[in-house]
Amino acid sequence: MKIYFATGNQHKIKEANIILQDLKNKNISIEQITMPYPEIQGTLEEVSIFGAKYIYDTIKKPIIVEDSGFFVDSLNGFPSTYSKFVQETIGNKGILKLLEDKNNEKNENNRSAYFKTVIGYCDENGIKLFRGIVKGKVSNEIKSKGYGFAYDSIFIPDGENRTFAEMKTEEKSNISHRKKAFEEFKKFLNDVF
Ligand code: ITT
Ligand code: NA
Repeated sequence: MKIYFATGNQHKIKEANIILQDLKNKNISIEQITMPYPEIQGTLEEVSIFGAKYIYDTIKKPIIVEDSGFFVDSLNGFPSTYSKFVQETIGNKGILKLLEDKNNEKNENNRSAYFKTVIGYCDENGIKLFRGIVKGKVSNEIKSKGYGFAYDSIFIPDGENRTFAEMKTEEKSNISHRKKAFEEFKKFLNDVF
């Protein structure tokens, strides 16, 4: 069986391929399609549901879309569903600055943050959602060994002292939000197929 993964983000494909390696044993393969879908403004759940249904209605084949975001606790969750736009505008430097200002204003040093992924899967039986979260904190400075992408160079997962961007993709993919969401998806596939 072929499951299509609608995304324009090559990093997601690379990570999903690592995480889903063992699906090959079940004769399930994941194939990227770059077909665009309207990205509504809403929660990660709403975006995934809308996207997966939209593409399923067009291609009538099993499809996943995945919507992720970065959430900084002391910024009330910002950038959240604006993660892409914020990364492309103020970037990681901007997040560090906002957090510094906020912590100074509140006279505290709260750097906790998390990533969240929501996978929307749609086939002839309808839509299913799978979620994954990884908690951690925002680093004091941008730190990268060239791995990962976007917010990875300012995020240190709990239990680690390196950012995601200092970990090889295989290492990030052992503990990431994406890993957890795809593990839930795999459980579902194992039950159904
Ligand atoms: P799609 O084509 O799949 O929509 P996208 O890049 O727009 O790809 P999302 O909307 O899911 O992806 O994610 C919004 C932004 O959140 C994304 O552009 C990155 O800046 C950031 N992001 C998502 N996953 C990330 C991860 O694992 N590490 C670092 N940043 C991430
Ligand atoms: Na997106």
